Amino acid sequence: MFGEVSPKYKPLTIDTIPDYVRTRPELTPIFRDDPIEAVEVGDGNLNLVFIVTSAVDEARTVVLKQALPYVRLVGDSWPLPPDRARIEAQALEIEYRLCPEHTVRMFFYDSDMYLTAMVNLNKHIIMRKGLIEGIKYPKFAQHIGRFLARTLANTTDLVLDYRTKKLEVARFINPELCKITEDLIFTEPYRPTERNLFHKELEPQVLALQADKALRVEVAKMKEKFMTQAQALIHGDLHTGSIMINQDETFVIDPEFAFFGPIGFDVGAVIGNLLLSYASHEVRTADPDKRTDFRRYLTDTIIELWHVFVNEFQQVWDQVDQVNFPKGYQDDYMLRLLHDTAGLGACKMMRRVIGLAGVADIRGIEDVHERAIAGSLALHMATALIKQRESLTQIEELVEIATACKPTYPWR
Ligand code: SR1
Ligand code: MG
Repeated sequence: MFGEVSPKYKPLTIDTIPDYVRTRPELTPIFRDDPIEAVEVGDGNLNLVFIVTSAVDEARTVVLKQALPYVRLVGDSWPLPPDRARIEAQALEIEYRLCPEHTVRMFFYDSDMYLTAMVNLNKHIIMRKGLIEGIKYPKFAQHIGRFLARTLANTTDLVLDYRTKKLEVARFINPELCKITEDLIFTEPYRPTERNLFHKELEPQVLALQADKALRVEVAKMKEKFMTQAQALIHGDLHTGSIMINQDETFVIDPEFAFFGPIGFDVGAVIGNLLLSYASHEVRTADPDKRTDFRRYLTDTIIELWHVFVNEFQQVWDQVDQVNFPKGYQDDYMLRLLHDTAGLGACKMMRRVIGLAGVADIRGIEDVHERAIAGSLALHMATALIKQRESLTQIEELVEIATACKPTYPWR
């Protein structure tokens, strides 16, 4: 159905990993002849993830990530080509070349096993978990702004020559993973479907939003943009669960959804997820001063990361042909990126509240009424950003629009 799967492919288990590791010469310098232990830690929606460690020296460790031939979240009733692991490995190579300080380092890609071996970032945590706990990461804005600008600006037609760009677009054709995004982000939240997963307390707001024709027109425009604008090599799933972080370092992982798409989809994913955190702390942080303080950190981060992104992007503008790409065009390009960031990021917020794959920031709130308050706020923020995105002239206005919203649950 999706093309050939390698006849040598076999999903690994914690019992078969030691033998597999011995077949890979790239891992010999790490594990030597040590006995090996493995645990499966994958809590994402798609793949197997193993932490593999020497039984005699825990500093000798790697992560093995293997694609399953179906969506793990749902089971084998939803087949998915494991070849997405190749896309991820190709994207990691490029991201590492363009921004090594913020991309997880790969040891090898095994095309028979659809498996990537990479550094075990065991001094870092998934950013989403930190944000849920109210931990601030003061260097994140600098780090992610730089990652976004370097990986995105340098894979546009502004930098790649005409032939390389088209060949790269072909090498990153990723139809099945893009289809997941098209369905789960741009289609299903706006209609009744069995896969949507919002709880009944939010139903009045979801039904109103699904009946909002003006909103659906704007979402359709963004879906078209996602499907047709091969602007740059985007990560394609750059939420705070795809970021490993501590107080000093930030690493992006998991680019299996990568393809040539609109830049605003990646920048918007980061900002949209920071805004989901903002919405979640409506109920997660009871103390008003602490809540205001953490939210100020989130909004300052959004503003700073955008400015870092724009400043870093300027290095590419400084090198382009100023006749073909005059200053006025450059300004218009960056303004369009701001509008796309707001709209596409907001679509990503909507799906995390309404659709199949939620985020722990909101879905993890135990009390259903509190969860509805946070969800309601996130939906209002996203709706406002989608509808008002083209009025934006600067990032501060994006923050103002989002933070002016209030939850409307409980309904009156
Ligand atoms: C069925 S896959 C659901 C989601 O998981 C991934 O992380 C992507 O965000 C995708 O949309
Ligand atoms: Mg992922």
